[in-house]
Amino acid sequence: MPGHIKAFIFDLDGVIVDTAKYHFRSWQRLAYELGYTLPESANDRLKGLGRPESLEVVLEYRPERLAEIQQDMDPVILTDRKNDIYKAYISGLGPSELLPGVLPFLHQGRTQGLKLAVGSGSKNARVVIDKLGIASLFDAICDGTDITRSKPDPEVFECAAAKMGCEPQDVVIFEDAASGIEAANRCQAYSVGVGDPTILNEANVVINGFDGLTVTQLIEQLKAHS
Ligand code: B16
Ligand code: MG
Repeated sequence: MPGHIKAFIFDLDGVIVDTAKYHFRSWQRLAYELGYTLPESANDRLKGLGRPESLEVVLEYRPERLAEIQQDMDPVILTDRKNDIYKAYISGLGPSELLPGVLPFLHQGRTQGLKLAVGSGSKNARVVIDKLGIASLFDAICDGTDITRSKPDPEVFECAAAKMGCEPQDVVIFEDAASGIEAANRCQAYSVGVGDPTILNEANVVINGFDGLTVTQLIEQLKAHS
């Protein structure tokens, strides 16, 4: 490999910016309002999933007696409520919540002639990217408004690759969610897990973050794997 790598696709929440915690806190708040506690252990299951898919997971933790009483609740009302809570969390978001080392890594990628894209399942992605002031760094952005199928379906990454004029096989995808790594592998891109290797064990390479990482080092790690 990776002489033919033409582009990088970055997941947004949990890879570029520390918003994954706000998604989870919002689901925890919704569960609290419904009368139960969503355990921390649900967090890794929720990362990367779209709203309806996330709601299904969140409601799995509901005690049976509540599920019976609440069975007629409209899922859209629940996901809208979660989104209102999330929007309040991100209202003050700014560049200080970019994850360490991401910005220099993006600049290096551009300097080395790679195309860069965001591939996020979030319908809030563009608002977040604007608040971070990084839109101009990307050649393409595909988000939850461009797709009909949530990760682990590869639709969002295929969309981002196509917008850059690349084949997924020529792309490296950075993801913090097991569902996102599965999506990357399904479209035969190179997958880089950002976070816990025990959760991201299907990734080609796992890094603990971008701080101090160079593009050259990353390509070397992918070469060693292949
Ligand atoms: P929204 P990513 C995903 O974003 C999040 O990981 C996931 O927690 C969230 O439910 C999903 O977006 C939908 O987000 O409710 O804002 O449309 O990780 O793919 O950037
Ligand atoms: Mg993510």
